[in-house]
Amino acid sequence: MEKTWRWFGKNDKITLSMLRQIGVEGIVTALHDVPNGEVWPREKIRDLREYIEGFGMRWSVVESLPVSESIKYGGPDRDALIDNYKQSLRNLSAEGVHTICYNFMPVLDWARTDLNHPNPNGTSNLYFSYSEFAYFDIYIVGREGAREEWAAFKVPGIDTDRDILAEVEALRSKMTPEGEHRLVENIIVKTQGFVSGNIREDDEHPVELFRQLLSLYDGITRERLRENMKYFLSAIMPVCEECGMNMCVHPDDPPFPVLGLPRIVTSDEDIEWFLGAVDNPHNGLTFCAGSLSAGAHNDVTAMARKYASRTHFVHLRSCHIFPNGDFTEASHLGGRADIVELVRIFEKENPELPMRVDHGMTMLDDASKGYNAGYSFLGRMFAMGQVQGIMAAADKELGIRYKITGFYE
Ligand code: DNO
Repeated sequence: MEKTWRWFGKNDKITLSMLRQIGVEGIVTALHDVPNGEVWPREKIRDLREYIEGFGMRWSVVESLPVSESIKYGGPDRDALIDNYKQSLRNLSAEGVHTICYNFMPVLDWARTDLNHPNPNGTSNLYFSYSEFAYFDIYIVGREGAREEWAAFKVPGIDTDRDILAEVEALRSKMTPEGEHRLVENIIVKTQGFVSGNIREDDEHPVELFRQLLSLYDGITRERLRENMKYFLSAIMPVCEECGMNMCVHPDDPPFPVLGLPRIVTSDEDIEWFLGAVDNPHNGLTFCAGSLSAGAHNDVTAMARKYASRTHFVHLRSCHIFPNGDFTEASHLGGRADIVELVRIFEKENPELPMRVDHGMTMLDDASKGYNAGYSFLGRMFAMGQVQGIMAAADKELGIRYKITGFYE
């Protein structure tokens, strides 16, 4: 696979010359300054592409070209927004960028409740607690019907008699204003703004804004969301064919419905559905082993085998699920996703497939640097080193020559 790295543009504290030193070949990035829904101008794309190429790398993947909420819920302006999307695709392709990662998650992109959860070795990682998330839903957002939904909630794929409402009440008895503020920051601010999400760090009333966004989806069922995804994909496919563009949807993270919103890229059945609904090789998947492994219902290795040929981009990370269903990021050599086997599968399928490691731990000096949540430098570099070793070993087994970048050979 091509070794890529998610880089947040010229203001990223992690520079391209740093990335060259650690074997990165391709960059995964976006025009983060273009407002959601507007056309990405060709000149801006060219400028960033040339900047990247100046460091001896290429712009391999766009993550993300965001799909506006209105396209997801089927608002009156969706056709105009789809036209803009098509124009951005044409402009990207004219500049030689042909792989687009996007997601179809309503309102909230990815979700975690704790961004610095301690690991036994003194590093920290991202963490998702069902009861903290339910507390946010019931007592901070105050969503109608939330209490009833959580009362009936079953952790996907896990047989536990967990009483989430009782846990929420226990949390409430010791909750402080700072604790509530931290949950808001973690769930809807710090994890969202930097991925071009709906809420930004400087929004003054994030919870109010969040409630308004949720209300856009009143009455939008799973079936409607599926129809809207099919509508969007069918509309853009002719442009993708014309300009050789590979679309790859990112699985929902975590892979189950949240906050009363449907989520439709969570499981084998969902993936089979959207690939079949628009059965075109340009309609593909970002195989995010981390998001899929956060759901105990997913057999990640079996899914990789099944969908390798429709995978255009790979995210390597792995989750550990605790007995009660809460999950955290595992080592890239452990957890539910068998990264050794995944590397074998994807190396065999296509040695050119772009791959990036995802969500590194925060280790050593990382904490003092203020990196985006999940996007540390040393933690991700550590994981990247592990994955490079796995790739070299897998390539040897497969009789492929492992490409070393940056050394005399
Ligand atoms: C979080 C990321 C997501 C992902 C988008 C793709 O760390 O995996 O924000 O980039 O969902 O559109």
